[in-house]
Amino acid sequence: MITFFNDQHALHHGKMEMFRGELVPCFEIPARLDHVLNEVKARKLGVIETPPSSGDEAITRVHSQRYVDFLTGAWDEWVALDPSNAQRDAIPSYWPIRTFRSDVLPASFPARMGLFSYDAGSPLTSGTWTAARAGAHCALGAASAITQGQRASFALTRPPGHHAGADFFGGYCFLNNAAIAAQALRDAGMERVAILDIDFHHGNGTQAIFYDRADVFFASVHGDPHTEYPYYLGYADERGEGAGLGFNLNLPLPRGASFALWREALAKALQAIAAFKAQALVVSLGVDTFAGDPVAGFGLQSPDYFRVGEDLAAAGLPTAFVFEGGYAVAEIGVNAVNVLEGFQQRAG
Ligand code: SP5
Ligand code: ZN
Repeated sequence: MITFFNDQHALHHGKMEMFRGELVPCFEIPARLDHVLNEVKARKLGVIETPPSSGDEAITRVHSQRYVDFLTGAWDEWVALDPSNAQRDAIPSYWPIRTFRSDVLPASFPARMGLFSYDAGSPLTSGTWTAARAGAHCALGAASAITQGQRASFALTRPPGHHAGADFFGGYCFLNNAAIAAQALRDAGMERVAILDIDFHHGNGTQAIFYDRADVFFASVHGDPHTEYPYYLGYADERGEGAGLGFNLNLPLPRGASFALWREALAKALQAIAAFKAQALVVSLGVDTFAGDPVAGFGLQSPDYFRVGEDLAAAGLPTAFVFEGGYAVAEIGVNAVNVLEGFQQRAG
């Protein structure tokens, strides 16, 4: 399995995130990918490639031009507000909630940052755009490997992507790598693409991007949003709208869910994807389902991730894995590569 990786990910390096009234050290840190990359190498998963960060055309197939323009210039605008901002990350503190306008772009940078975001836990840093863009190009590399006939590929990316919508960031995510990969598969001629999101958190951004479409099926197994981030989306009654009605499947599980319960939900998601007759699968691979994760709350153990990979391989689809969350930093390499190795062994 080819891994697509760009060391520019480390240019996104948030220091602190807002959590219940105080700034706490970021969970989503560059060291995460060191652990996964080391494990990919140690277990000889396959070659590692760095795709060039070429144009933004495939990114704007998913994200609005005004959002991409915002991200492109955001750090310079932040520093232009006050030169000493160069020492601090940018975190939004105003949001246009219901009854406010979001069609008008304020000249004020902090106001615009709030327009394009939904939480205060996702600091924007000097290299965020470069890192996010490089990650999106890794996801495009993984999609392109699939269209060239590979059985599977792995985009080893951060910042993660599945919370980012067409025109907003949040949940540590800026560009929706899985959505960009899925759209690239569509644009390469695959008629039905499924996205299966197995991060602990609901992939609200991915769901929103494809909610009214019948050509991209979205299924997600995640912590019940009544109690878990992102709280405001991910409920079981969200089935899609318009042409997309019936093409969105949410399988929320209670905090503390065991692997046995989780695996039943995975089977339901895979059955729905088979019924959809997907031609390719994009997996939003978060490993914050791990029992030791400091941010999340499921009970998966490291060996369980082999079974996850085997179940995914049994679906028989060309599969692009896109890395998402996972914050038990020392264990995420083993857990992520267990999925990929389980997949390879079952896929043969
Ligand atoms: C991609 C991804 O997994 N994003 C997750 C974003 C979750 N943001 C909220 C995290 C809340 C942090 N909880 C800290 C618990 C301290 N004990
Ligand atoms: Zn997550």
